[in-house]
Amino acid sequence: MNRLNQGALSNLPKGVVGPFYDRRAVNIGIVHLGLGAFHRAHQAVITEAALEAGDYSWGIAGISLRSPDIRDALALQDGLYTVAVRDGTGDRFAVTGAILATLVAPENPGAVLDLMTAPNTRIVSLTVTEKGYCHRPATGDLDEDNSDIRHDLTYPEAPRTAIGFLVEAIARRRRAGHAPFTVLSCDNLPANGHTTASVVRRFAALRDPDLAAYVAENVAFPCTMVDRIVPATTEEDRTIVANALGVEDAWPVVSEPFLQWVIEDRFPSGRPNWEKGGASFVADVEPFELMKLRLLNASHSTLAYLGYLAGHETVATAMAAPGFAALLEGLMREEASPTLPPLESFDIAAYRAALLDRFRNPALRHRTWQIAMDGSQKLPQRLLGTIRDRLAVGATFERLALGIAAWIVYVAGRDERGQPIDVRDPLAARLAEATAGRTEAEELAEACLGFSEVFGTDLPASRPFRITLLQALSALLKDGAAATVARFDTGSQPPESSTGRNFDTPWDPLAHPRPYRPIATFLRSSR
Ligand code: CS2
Repeated sequence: MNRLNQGALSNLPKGVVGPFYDRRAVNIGIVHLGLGAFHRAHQAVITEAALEAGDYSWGIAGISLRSPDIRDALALQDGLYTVAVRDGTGDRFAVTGAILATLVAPENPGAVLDLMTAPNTRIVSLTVTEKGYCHRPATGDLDEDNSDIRHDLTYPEAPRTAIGFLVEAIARRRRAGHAPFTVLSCDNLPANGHTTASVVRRFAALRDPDLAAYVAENVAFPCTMVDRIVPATTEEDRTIVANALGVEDAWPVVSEPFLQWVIEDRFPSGRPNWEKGGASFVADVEPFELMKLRLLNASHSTLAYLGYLAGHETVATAMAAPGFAALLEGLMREEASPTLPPLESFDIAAYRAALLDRFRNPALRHRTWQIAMDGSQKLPQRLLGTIRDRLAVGATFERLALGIAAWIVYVAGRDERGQPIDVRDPLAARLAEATAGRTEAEELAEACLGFSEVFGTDLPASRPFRITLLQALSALLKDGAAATVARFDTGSQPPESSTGRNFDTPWDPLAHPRPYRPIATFLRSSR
């Protein structure tokens, strides 16, 4: 079978969307750090709609910070890849062309810095996952003991971290007299722009206080809320895509229909017309970010640990098991929602119902193990911040505590059948060591609460926190995850169960200008 590439575009089967603008005319305006599946199913697709609308200054150079795998796949395909949108009624396919160049940072950090320093580069965006910010999750401060950060301070010309690349490129642009780029974090962090600004400024200050002052005065870090569920691509997905396209795509991405991007409109050096792909620009993103982290991501993590322990491989199968939907519904409605700032004319009940629908998507096969990764970096903003807010007003949080308890059992490294768990987390080794040989709730909790980079010092010192956590952990150890979760089953449909419709963007979807070109049409029909 032939490979997907520019030449294959003219023969794509009817119904498959492709980039039919002149890709050769497009300049690179965005350097994106972290070329994973999420970026390719989210920002790149939305940028594609802007390119189709005719502004050719915003092509993307995608940088892998570690492995060459995706570059190896895309380089042979002229940067093209397929997005397969999946909702259980058959996939829809769009070949995407917004990524014009791919680089692997460790192979040639100098080339990456050159691209970041080029005058045409006006935005550097990031999807480097939580741990990529090299911060302490509990506080958001730069982790100055991180070995890669120490490396990047010693060898600024050959950085390893996104932070090292950003600061070195900003310094070089400044020397060359080029206006700085805008730094756009697209990761699931609270106030992601502020968090990025804070670690970048601290890193710059450790290099040179004058550079830090320059960053503070000249570089914009708008906040964004990103949302699309994008499971890891499987071999089966590759086969499905090849059969549909008639050509082989070595690295397609698969995603749900839902797509949302809320962006703070602060781009001193300009930006693409991302509205064409359905992005929303608002003055203050933080309420949206908080809502997404505390509802969607909190539910995801809770379901991932409990679901994995109960033997569920995917989110959808866990959702179908007794108690899971009711547990998440209660977690979102009773425990998390009251902690959220009000969002005017936003139907939060519909948003929660839509989340449950999205988790039920039977066709996605989103693995609990995938979501369970890097919990030490995720729990603070997904569950612990909400717990703090609940504690501050003397409110209960048994469901949130159950999520934390399940994480503790998970990172201790044995499932309920005694099988080892492949725990992926920057703290995995230390967590394994701290929990080794401990089987009682109290000693396991003690071992994990000692991780102040996750729990801070306030939560371990809180009596109500300890008591609630211990109750949840004891139940889990005694009865197992399936039975503990089943207790939340109300026997009837939860009050906010499926609306039976596919969810549109949560606020007025018709407010976006109507896109009219192929990918834009595809985006609209897949939302
Ligand atoms: C998930 C997210 O893997 C995870 O931790 O919770 O990647 C989630 O799928 C996205 O944030 C959805 O937008």
